[in-house]
Amino acid sequence: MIDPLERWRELGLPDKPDYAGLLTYAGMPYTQQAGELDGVDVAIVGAPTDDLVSDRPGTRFGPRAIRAASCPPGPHLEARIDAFEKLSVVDFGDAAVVPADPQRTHAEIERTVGEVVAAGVLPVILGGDHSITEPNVRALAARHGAVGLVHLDTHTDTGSEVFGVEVSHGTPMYRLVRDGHVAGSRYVQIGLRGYWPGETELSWQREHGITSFFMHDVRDLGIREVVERTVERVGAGPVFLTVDVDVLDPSVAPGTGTPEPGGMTSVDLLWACRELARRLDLVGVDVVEVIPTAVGSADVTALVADRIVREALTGIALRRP
Ligand SMILES: [Mn+2]
Repeated sequence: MIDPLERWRELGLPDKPDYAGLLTYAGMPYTQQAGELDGVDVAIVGAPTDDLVSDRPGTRFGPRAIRAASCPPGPHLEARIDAFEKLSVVDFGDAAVVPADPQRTHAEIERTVGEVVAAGVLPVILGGDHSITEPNVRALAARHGAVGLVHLDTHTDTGSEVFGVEVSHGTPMYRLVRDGHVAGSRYVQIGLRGYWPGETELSWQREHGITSFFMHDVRDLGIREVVERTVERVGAGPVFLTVDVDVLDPSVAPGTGTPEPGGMTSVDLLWACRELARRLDLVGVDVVEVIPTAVGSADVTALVADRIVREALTGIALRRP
């Protein structure tokens, strides 16, 4: 285990500056050894791949940018808890992605997330395009059986193909439900809008008992009611939380592959992530589709992605006795 803060601690300081030292998530200790996950609560895993996008590429730079945007730990002012004090969090590094070989890349993501899951540790995966949710959830379903899914996104990602391609960032949810890794009755989508998919996909969703809250539902019901109904629908049992940053309005998070105007505010999204993590039995989280404009803490989309992880960790910490 490597502690990036070690040299600063030797000076009697509690933190290192954000811009210095080994780049790990929130300056957390770094390891690639599954044997060192004993007693760890949460492991951050990077999945820097964007070979399967249908539009703008660049999410391969997401994990580094989110790590760079992540500030040192501290107490959450509203929740009055420091998730990094309450939870043992490590950075487990990146899965060994192979450029232009999405099949091997997915196998490596599933293997790396699987190591975390086998150690009884909750994985938080930083994408990468949304296709990574398939290996992420497969690794979890291998241990838990079919899981519930809360999916914040502009798009349903339930196509059986996109441009005739079956493994794409537009198809992971179709494949996960089809293959029995996600229970349709415990699957809730939040924030849908725009011009895709069509009636074929939507009627397939209805057949599988999938619940959809469109962006107009978020507007009309309010985020509190939408979260309340989501918690009710998903119920008890293992749940995966997947957040595509394009659920946010592009004015908030312009750095993403398929932006769609008319989206959520970060105020609503961040609260929802914390509340869902506090109330549901989360077994894993991913944040995807971040295309940073620059690898540094000034990138607004990477910054909001970091805070999505923070809020989820805060909720998980609040759930622990
Ligand atoms: Mn998506």
